[in-house]
Amino acid sequence: MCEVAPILQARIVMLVDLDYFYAQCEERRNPSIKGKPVVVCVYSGRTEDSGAVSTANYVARKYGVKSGIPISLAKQKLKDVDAVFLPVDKEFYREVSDKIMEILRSHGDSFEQVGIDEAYLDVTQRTKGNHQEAEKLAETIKDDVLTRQQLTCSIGVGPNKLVAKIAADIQKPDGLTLVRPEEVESFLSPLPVRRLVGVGKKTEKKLETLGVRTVGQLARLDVQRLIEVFGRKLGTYFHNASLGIDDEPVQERSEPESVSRISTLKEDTRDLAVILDEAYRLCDEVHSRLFQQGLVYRSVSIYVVAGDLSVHSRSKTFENPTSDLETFRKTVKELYEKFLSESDVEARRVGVKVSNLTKKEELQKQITNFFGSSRH
Ligand code: DCP
Ligand code: MG
Ligand code: MG
Repeated sequence: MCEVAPILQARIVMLVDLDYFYAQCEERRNPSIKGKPVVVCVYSGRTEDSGAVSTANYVARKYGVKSGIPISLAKQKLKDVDAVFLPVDKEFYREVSDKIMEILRSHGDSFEQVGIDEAYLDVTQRTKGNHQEAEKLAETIKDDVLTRQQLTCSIGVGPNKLVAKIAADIQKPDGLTLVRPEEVESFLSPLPVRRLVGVGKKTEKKLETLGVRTVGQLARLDVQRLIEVFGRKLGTYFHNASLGIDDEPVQERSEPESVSRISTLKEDTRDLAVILDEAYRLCDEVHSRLFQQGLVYRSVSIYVVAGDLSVHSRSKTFENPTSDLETFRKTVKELYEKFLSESDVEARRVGVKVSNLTKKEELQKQITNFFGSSRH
């Protein structure tokens, strides 16, 4: 009888990245700026124009405006154009991001958010490892995000995270790039080494001295030579990366310390019914997230952001953890009532948060251990 080697199941992994994210959020909030160059800025406050560009829409990019350049330079590049410069509103982008991540999470067998605007999905099981199915699913995800949150994204599909990430960047905005396992080599080899995660300016320079500019040239370089120059760990990584080899699983980052949602009201108000209407919706979202991750909570907080951007909060901590939605809603109601009776602030944004989180299974283990040991 011959030994059968275990066959590693080929995976299908996606990277979804939202297009010109902060600027697209601003366009969604104020559609009249669409079509103009939109530049979102972090103003440092020293002088009127000091600070850096956070991101810009694709109209502004045509003028050479991009993330990281000084605001003054962006203004110079756009000086004869009717351009829009806006300050970052991270809280608003976070709100939009949270909603989109919830949509994305529902489309993957596993899910891993890696920044405010991107996430990996492993879709091997739900597509039965079929690339055509994966392409259809990617289209569905793009439609879903667009219909429910009015934002476009670009998706890369590949056999692992490394290839998916590079593929997502190839066609932007509103792109979809699929790389089958047999296409990995021809896909990667003409690309500049800078496209590989972990290759920055310094590494690029070093590789250039070795006569390496493209991923293909890197792949042909002797791995021992790479190890001599970069050390074992990095050298091996670069070698594998150039061949499109990457076994990193798609997995949710470690458990969150808290889960929260915040939302902007249509107008500033002190009306409990209006506040609760929104707050309960947020409770549902938080609860569904807890449910998906099998988490229970012990503390509930509410937030109010006033018109002057001051932030107010109230919290309550229970003796025992719970996952109950009714308890959550009831506590949120009590806390808002308390807040309104103690303060005369009008709410512009309202938020809810649960913290002191534990995994449900952990809790069950603790209970079993407790009762198990107390019987002896
Ligand atoms: N960002 C930032 N400063 C940077 C890079 C990014 O503040 N130097 C913020 C603004 C971006 C967001 O992070 O909107 C997401 O970063 P991306 O690299 O995904 O860039 P964009 O989404 O803006 O554009 P793209 O369409 O290229 O994804
Ligand atoms: Mg993006
Ligand atoms: Mg991104």
